[in-house]
Amino acid sequence: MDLMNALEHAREKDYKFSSGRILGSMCTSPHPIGKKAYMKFIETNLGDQELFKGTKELEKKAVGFIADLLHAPSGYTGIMTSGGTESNITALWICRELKKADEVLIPKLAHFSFEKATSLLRMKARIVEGKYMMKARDFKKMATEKTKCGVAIAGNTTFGYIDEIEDIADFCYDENIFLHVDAAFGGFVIPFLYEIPFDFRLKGVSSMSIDAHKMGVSPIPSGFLLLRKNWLKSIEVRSKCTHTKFQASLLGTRPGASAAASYAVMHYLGKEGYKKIVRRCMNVTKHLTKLLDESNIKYVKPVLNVVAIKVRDAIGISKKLKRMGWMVGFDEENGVIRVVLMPHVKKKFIEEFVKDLKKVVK
Ligand code: 0PR
Repeated sequence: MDLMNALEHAREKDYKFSSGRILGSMCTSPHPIGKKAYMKFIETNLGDQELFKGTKELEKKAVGFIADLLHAPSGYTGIMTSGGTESNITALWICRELKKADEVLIPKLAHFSFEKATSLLRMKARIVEGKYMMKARDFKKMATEKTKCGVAIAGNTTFGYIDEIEDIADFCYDENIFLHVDAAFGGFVIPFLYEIPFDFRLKGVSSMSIDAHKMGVSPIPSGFLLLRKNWLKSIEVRSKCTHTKFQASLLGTRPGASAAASYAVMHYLGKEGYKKIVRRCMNVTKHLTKLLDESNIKYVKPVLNVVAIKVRDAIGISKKLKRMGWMVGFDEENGVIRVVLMPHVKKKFIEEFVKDLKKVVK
């Protein structure tokens, strides 16, 4: 079949997670249970919930798992999204509607989705400096009478570091600032590693992003936005001609397959299953830092399964590594290449990688 050959041919050009060569992605091959569930629900649309009541129930259950993981209080609401970008945009949209906020405090190391959000929403981004993460005192210093909205990150994109959320949340609670915590990456790691509160246990946290298509090992697109209260109402519109009256989401048609798959993976793995995955990823992370130490290559001490390796020319080094078949992330502004020790990254790949890295950094 020509068409199938053409598909095969296209797919052959892709990198595969199973090759072990993808070291710079925060995504991974989804759990087999997720793939199965995804196929079963492939035609479902959460944008028209009257048609797909069963799928809607699965979305609710998946949101419930996340709410429990992040200690959401009773009265919370949540929605599945296409990922961190949509969750972050929606959070600021809600904040803008609720608080009439026209500016937002954003950490220097925030993901670029906040640039999209502030551009779309015409909000002024006031950047809070921070080397590896945002300190509470810097956030407080930047806040003024006008500040009604702030962002903190639990697991930033470049370093995997966690902002001083506890103190920042206290301050936001006292000052009546809406605080959105971006745990797109860290949400499925931190609860299984540390006791630190970074979530709704802090009463100053208003909303959170967390992605199942990152460390939640679910198929793309699978993100979640959780809100302390029923604030989705603030972005609700009349959804004429669907079988429902209102819609409160950025997207219209939304993949029910993602809800089914995320629910299936979460239900199958449970917190214990995720704990094992995180433990394994942290073991590989330690293996990498040990090899880097032995090779005298400098890196930023990791707190999650993200290792930022200090190099002189991040773009040049990543290009050389690409020629050797390795795909790493790079952040030239911070002078690092980034390795994310996702579940598909095994120790043996890391050993081969460090051998090649030594050749290009010397
Ligand atoms: N918030 C944080 C902290 C993130 O790291 C990311 C993505 C987002 C939000 C946005 O999430 P979505 O991309 O799901 O909308 N961070 C990854 C990164 O930039 C995204 C990524 C994933 C990049 C896979 C490459 C890749 O192969 O590193």
